[in-house]
Amino acid sequence: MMKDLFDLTGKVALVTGGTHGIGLAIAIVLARAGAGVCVNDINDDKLKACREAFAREGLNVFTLKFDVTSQDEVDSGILLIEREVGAVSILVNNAGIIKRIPILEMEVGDYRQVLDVDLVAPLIVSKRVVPGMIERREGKIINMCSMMSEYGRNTVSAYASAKGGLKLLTRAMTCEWAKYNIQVNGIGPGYIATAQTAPIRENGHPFNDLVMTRTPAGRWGEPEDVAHAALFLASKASNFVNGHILYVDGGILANFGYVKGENDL
Ligand code: NAP
Ligand code: GCO
Repeated sequence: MMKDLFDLTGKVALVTGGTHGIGLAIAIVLARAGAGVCVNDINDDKLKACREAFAREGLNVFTLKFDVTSQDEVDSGILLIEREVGAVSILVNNAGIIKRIPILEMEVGDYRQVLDVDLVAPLIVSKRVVPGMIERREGKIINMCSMMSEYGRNTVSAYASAKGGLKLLTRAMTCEWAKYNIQVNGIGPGYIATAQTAPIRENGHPFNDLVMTRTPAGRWGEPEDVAHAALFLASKASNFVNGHILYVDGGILANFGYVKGENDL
């Protein structure tokens, strides 16, 4: 049956940094599809808000606090999940940070911090979860990349470096783990309306106009737009999709760009 392709009943999913924004939307969609969902964050208040959001949806969630950049905390966190919920069969490496600083003004520590969360942490969490997937000959890993896996822009050098690296880490993981029936893919959101982009979207910020004109769909994406792509990559429907970065961007990467009005013929 077609619906069975997207049925996640019996699966355990971990969404890192999933207490709000894109991660929360993904966590809720995976729970609606039947998965036992675990959400991690580093902020107690946001973990509490996540539990409340799930309760409003009539869904269950297991929340836990650990820093994805800490191997010890990741190991303890995964052990707790394995004990309380079950072995992780769907991992969404969603946790991420961004620092918008011109290169010459950026401290090297800022650069390293972004790479630690956005690039090294997906390796740390995947290394902890994959042995079980290999043993069971089944698993799904979804790395949260970005359109910045393809493009740079001023002030986001650390973020673009990390997300570009995460695209190739996704492909390297694929080369090592696909033979164990583990599908490793990425999602590359375009500009999505979340807390992370609020500073460049709200209060009449000029970047909002740029996004609206550069995005052929003519709108900011919503977290749910990304969550539906995650459901596909988490489900049996994508069992022969490997090393692919699925861009959910309203067409912005397809668009060289135009001056507003000239092409609207
Ligand atoms: P976000 O605020 O960037 O969400 C990131 C989440 O990661 C937050 O919940 C944050 O927790 C958590 N986090 C940060 N550092 C962590 C750590 N060391 N350990 C555990 N969790 C940590 O909002 P978002 O826009 O939903 O972004 C989600 C993902 O999509 C990120 O990877 C982002 O780079 C990516 N993305 C976003 C867009 C967009 O336009 N919004 C586009 C492309 C890609 P706290 O809030 O408690 O710090
Ligand atoms: C920015 C934005 C982007 C988004 C996203 C775009 O400052 O340009 O924050 O980096 O977060 O990655 O896909």
